[in-house]
Amino acid sequence: MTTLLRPALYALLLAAAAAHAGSVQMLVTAADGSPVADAVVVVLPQGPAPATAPPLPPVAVIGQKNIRFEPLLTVVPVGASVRFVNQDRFDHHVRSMPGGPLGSVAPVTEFEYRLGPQRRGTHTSPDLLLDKPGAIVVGCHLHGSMRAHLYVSPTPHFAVTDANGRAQIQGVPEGPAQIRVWHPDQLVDAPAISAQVTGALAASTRLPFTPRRRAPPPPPANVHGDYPTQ
Ligand SMILES: [Cu+2]
Repeated sequence: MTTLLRPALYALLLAAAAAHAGSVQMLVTAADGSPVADAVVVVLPQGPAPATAPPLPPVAVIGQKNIRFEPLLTVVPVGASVRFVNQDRFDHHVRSMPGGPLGSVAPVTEFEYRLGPQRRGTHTSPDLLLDKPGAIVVGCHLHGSMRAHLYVSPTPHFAVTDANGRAQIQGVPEGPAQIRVWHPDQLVDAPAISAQVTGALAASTRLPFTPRRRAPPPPPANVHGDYPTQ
């Protein structure tokens, strides 16, 4: 009897949980109407926080390869960690930099590491705990053109828009919520959007600017022991 009851009860509990979880699909467009990729969409439920927080993702790894950061954008929930790994055959550096208009906004977490050439034992940073939500511009003191963006989401309910400007976030608690959209090219925060999450919510927003186009990754550099500085 018990063995028969347990799976049935489990299915019931799952159904009950699903009844209280919705989804948010967000379309992000630019000032010129084109879809915006690489926009971070964050849902902040306004109800009480769940008793148990979802598990944190594994440490995010940001590489340095051919004098570029890979990937250019990394998004993690608050409480997660990140690690920097130099995959080039020469030294890099990695540091948090101010963002916003004229570099007036301090990074939410400050750090600075010198990373040696690949596989020398000094090419990996310690794991860096990101315990404050917000944005961090990442640069390299040795190569001024190197830039990456880290966004620490205040909630686990986030996604990044694809090439069609769409982001899909599943498992959002139903009820009132605020939706925030952040893009690496923005200078000031856009106002939050108030929403009521029930079932599958579809929403859209237009940014007050048009992000600049990013150059495709260059072909791998042909480095023979020289040490590029730019
Ligand atoms: Cu560098």
